[in-house]
Amino acid sequence: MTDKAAPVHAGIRKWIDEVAAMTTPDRVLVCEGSEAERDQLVRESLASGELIELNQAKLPGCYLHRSAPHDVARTEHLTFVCTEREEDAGPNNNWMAPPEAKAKLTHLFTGAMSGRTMYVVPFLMGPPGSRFSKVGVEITDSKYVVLSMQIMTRAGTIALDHLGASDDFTRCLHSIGDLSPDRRFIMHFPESNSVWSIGSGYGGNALLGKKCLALRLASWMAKTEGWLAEHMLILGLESPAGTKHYIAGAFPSACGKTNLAMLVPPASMPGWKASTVGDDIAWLRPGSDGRLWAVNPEFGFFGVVPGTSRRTNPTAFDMIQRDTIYTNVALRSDGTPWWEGHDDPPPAEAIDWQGRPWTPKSTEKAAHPNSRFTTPASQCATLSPEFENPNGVPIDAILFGARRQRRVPLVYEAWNWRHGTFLGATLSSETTAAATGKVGVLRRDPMAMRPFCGYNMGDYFAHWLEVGASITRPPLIFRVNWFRTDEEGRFLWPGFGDNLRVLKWVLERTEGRGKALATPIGFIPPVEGIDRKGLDISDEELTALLRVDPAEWVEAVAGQEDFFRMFGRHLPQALWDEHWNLAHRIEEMITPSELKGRDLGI
Ligand code: SAT
Ligand code: MN
Repeated sequence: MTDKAAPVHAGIRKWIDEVAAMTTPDRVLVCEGSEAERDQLVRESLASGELIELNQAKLPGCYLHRSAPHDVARTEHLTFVCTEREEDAGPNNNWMAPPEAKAKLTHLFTGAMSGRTMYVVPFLMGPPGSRFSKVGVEITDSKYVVLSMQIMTRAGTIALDHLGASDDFTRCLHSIGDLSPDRRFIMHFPESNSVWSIGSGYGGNALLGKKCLALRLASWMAKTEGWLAEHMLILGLESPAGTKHYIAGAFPSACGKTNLAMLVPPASMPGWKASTVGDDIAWLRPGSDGRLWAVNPEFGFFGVVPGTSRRTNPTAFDMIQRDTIYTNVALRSDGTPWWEGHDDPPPAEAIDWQGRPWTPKSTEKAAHPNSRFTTPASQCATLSPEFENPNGVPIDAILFGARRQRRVPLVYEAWNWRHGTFLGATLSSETTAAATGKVGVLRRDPMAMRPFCGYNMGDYFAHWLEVGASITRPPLIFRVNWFRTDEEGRFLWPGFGDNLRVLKWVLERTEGRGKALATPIGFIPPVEGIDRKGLDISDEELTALLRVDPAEWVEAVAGQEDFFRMFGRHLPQALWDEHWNLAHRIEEMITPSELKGRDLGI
């Protein structure tokens, strides 16, 4: 770490001086990203209580962080996109005029770092040397944020080297402020490539490289530069015959992206190999070969802890046994963490995520449902050798997935890119604990980007269509749903490693093989199209998983119409056409007597 006097990039120096004048820190430290610097920060965090040491014999380099009890997830209602014209932010974003936002936040940032150290963290999103990578600099007064950024991004000198003399970097200003939700704002300024965030120390609110830069601002850049910044995992699959494919998948937060990215093929599917390129964000660019190429801009994983076990995700479980920061999990008396869904049974007593005594009789959960691990990607045993490839990996299929108990089949395929864009645009999911608010409520989440699209979503859909038109070999697009339940609310599909059975069909389709049946909503596999060797699922159960019930879809189509109307003239006509085509196909499928019954209100 160098103090303020050390030489640093002129543009960064100027910005440091401006921020320091406003926030008045006691000292300014520029991070270089070394191990010694990390060790020093850990020591100081242990002394201040920002980190708690876990059992170092069992979990070397692992620490626990407890966030403030009302600062445990992204706060979407306090997240703004501040563009000159409100229309550019769109109805999908909270909007404030930039001068108003700056004035409001200047007030909150003034003197905010008095008595604190101001850390300057240069970071690189994407592989070094790649012309697709982006540089950001985060100024923060939180050691936890610095330590997390050092895991989640390529931080320090490596970023400055990539930047060189260029002034093209994202200015990310963060202070924990007083951690009050009343004085918490996450403000994005795409037109000046900057983010100001105050009042939260948690996840996507505070690690500004992630959702703020790599999705909200990057989606804006991608629109102008002709590519896509998406909330997608990237998974490599190799068939027993040795054929390699890459799949990208958009799922809302806490819907199993990390588990899918680290998929373990079931024992009954020998010869299949899976590799992990990314678990949360994909930057997709048209290549000169007419394909779409994906890079994971991140350098670590910020995954949901509850439910992570040797059974559900052995790769993740193993990778979090060292050099990991746990946030908001429970602590056992031997200094190891515990959470709901752990392989070990509930401990007789523990300390819960808020530091209070907990026993299995407690009514509250021991770990917060959105508790997280922060782990370097390098610790993932299935990390793809292509992870650092500056050109990324070619994508054969895109999945849109969400949490839907009813209506949506296990898998179906879009007719083409335009219809696939429509499938993404009409994605909706039952909410999870990843954002504040009620859990389990159905909400529209197009492309799983509703909280992360940095501009008007109508324009974003149009951009998807443009990108599709600019490539000659577009990936096939599929909708998947691992979460369909029966009448009793039990999941019909085992999920996890068995998802490979669905992906196998997906890959067969990308290879021009694999049978499919046309339904009003898209192609579904015939029952025999899903490999069930070693899986105890009957024909009836699979039929139920793949069922398309036109009566259920009538309702869905009506809801889509209201949603599309929100975007007014920004919604591309092509999506309206897809909408009316779907409505028409569904209507055709419904028998006259059914229609009559509904018309009569019976
Ligand atoms: O946005 S976070 O980084 O806090 C996690 C998520 O919601 O995906
Ligand atoms: Mn995410």
